[in-house]
Amino acid sequence: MRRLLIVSNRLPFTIQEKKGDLHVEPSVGGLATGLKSWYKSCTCSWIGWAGIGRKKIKGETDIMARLLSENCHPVPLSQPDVEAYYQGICNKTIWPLFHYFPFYAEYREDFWQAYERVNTTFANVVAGIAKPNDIIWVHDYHLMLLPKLLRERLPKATVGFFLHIPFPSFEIFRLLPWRNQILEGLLGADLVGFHTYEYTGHFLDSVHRLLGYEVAMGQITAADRVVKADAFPMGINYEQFSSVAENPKAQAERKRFHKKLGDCRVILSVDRLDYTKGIPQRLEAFSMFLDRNPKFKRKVILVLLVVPSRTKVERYIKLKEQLDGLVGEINGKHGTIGWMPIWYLYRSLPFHSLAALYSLADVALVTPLRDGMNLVAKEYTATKTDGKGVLILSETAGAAQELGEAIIINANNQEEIARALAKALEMPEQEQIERNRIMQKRLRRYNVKQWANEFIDKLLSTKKLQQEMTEKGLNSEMRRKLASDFQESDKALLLLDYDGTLVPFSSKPAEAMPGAELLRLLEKLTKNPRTEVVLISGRDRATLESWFGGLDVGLVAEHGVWIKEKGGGWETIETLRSDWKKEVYPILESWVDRTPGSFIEEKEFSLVWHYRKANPRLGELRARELINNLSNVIANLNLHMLEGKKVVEVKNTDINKGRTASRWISRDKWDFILALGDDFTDEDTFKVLPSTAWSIKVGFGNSTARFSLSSPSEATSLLRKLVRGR
Ligand code: ADQ
Repeated sequence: MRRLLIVSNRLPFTIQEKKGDLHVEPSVGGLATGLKSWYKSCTCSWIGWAGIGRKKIKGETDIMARLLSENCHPVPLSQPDVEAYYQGICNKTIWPLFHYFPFYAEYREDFWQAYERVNTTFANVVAGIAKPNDIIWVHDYHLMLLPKLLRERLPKATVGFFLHIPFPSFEIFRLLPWRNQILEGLLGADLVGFHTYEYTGHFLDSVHRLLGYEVAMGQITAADRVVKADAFPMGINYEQFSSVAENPKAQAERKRFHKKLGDCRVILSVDRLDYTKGIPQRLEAFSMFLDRNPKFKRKVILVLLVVPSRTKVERYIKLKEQLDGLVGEINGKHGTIGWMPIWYLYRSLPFHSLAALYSLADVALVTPLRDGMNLVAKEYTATKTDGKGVLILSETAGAAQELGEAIIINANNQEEIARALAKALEMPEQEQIERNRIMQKRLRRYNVKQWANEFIDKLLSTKKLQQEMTEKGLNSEMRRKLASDFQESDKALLLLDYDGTLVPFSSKPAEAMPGAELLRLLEKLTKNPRTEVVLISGRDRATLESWFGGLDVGLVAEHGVWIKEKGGGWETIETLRSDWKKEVYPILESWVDRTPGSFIEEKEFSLVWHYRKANPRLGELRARELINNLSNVIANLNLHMLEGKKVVEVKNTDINKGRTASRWISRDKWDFILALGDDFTDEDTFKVLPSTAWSIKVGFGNSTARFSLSSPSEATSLLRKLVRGR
């Protein structure tokens, strides 16, 4: 069984100093509590900071032994680094920015340097522990540079990354001075996971816009490999929460609470202390609810459970003061002798107490302003085994995407929260049960185990895909064989695509003109009487003529609509019509209007909608819509659609590069055929080649070609090798 190394800022255990002695305590927070149960069930080691300065644990052999017995490896961090890294860039820059609080974010170079230093320390520790077959799973925003640093140290390692907080939209993310370094850091992983599809989309958008990498269907073609990004909504340990009714400790605790709360209905609020959780706004909404619904006075209690968090950060200290004040104010305003509307607990609770509160609460009020996921909402729902209880959930928590049967609210709308509270307290039991059963079914199936397993499965399948791509890669031995086959041949045919194969893509088709060096290379190839070179392109004939008309090559324009033999003139193989354009053109125009950055290219017998410069997600979406829309229109017009890289092309049926390639192939007795192409349209060429031909895809991705090369520059260097040898 392969070993898993989990790497996160904090270990699931924290070393705490109490009266001069060090103690090992379980860590709080979503990641630690969520992953711990799964971690125990597999062969894992956990690498992270133990919550205390390097100097203090030096020589503490008992403490170290205790951590190691739990398979935990502490990363030593100095106190100043912890301050600038954890309390600094993590809590004062990345956390607020990624949670859409840009005005709270501080951009300081010393913070950034500490971030680089700490990520490097982590990389060194992990590299020292990792064995070749290990799976390394890095967690969260504290360690976004780590995947790249690991890739540099362990080039072949299997590395996954999961972000537990939201990935913000491009407009927010771009504010970060070190945005490109963060993206490059993450792309050191093979798989980057997020809680929701939206966060994944934001990340892909930023990768495409800031780094310029190709992004399609969750796959990023980075400089030298493909990386996948996908959504994996984190689940909980469902069994643990749903079996609370059979947990004697939790039941005893529930009875104790019940006695104290009397007949009051219970509204529960549970969070770490954080401004993203919207606790003050929630309290104000509760106060408004009491104002509007006096009949609930003395009938409800809000249990406000707040876990201390980031207690050394100024903003959190202030938030605590604000909460203390608000609770006092509301209790003072609405309370009576014998009834206190808010019960305020500022501490961490053991599992059985928390579970008891979940199980007795009539309503859970979960209203974060922004939350990557929010496990509290899931834990509460899982505990409701009799199906009774109402969840009020903010739409800006990742969990809202899965828990649509909750009462979904906008956390900034206090009126709406107040109304939701009244609705929840008056909801018929049958409706509560119906809503909860649907959510429970989902949470039971997609629990934390399933979440982690799916992430790891996808990570391994990404690795496999990368391996297949490398195996197809034309290695130096095969390159030599190809060159020697070419040299020994009497009749060689080279079928070469142009855009994306001999030159990289550029955002405007007219800008991809061949340079002098490429033209010289093609000319040298054609100088040999035993070689025939054919450029098979999707471009229009006027462009091909102006670029390559002076060379002694065969030319194929518009994927085979037009053909020009060596030394001959342009001709069409079939009688083609173009009167259909007047029907299709206006449709494409309306897509241009609705998709900024896209444009139409008109060729003699085809129309092309390009969306390379459009927002990638919008482009993909519009392309799908266009294809659906056009399929009805073109059905009777003897036309068909071709999807290339960021293009949708409409042309006459039966025209494709393969038909033209066959024509050339059948013309002579070639003893060497080489075909180079990069996209979907070149697959038609690859398919008609004899099995002995050298078919090579330029770039990554599925292909029927026998081999692959990573870039146009590799393709031209292969051609240069042929010129040199002949
Ligand atoms: P957190 O911001 O910590 O996590 P959350 O997902 O709600 O938020 O997890 C809190 C965890 O702490 C829960 O498992 C809960 O049971 C526990 N907890 C809360 N109050 C407690 C108390 N008083 N005593 C003991 N335990 C308590 C981050 C992101 C979230 C994301 C998680 C997981 O901010 O959006 O859901 O990671 O990815």
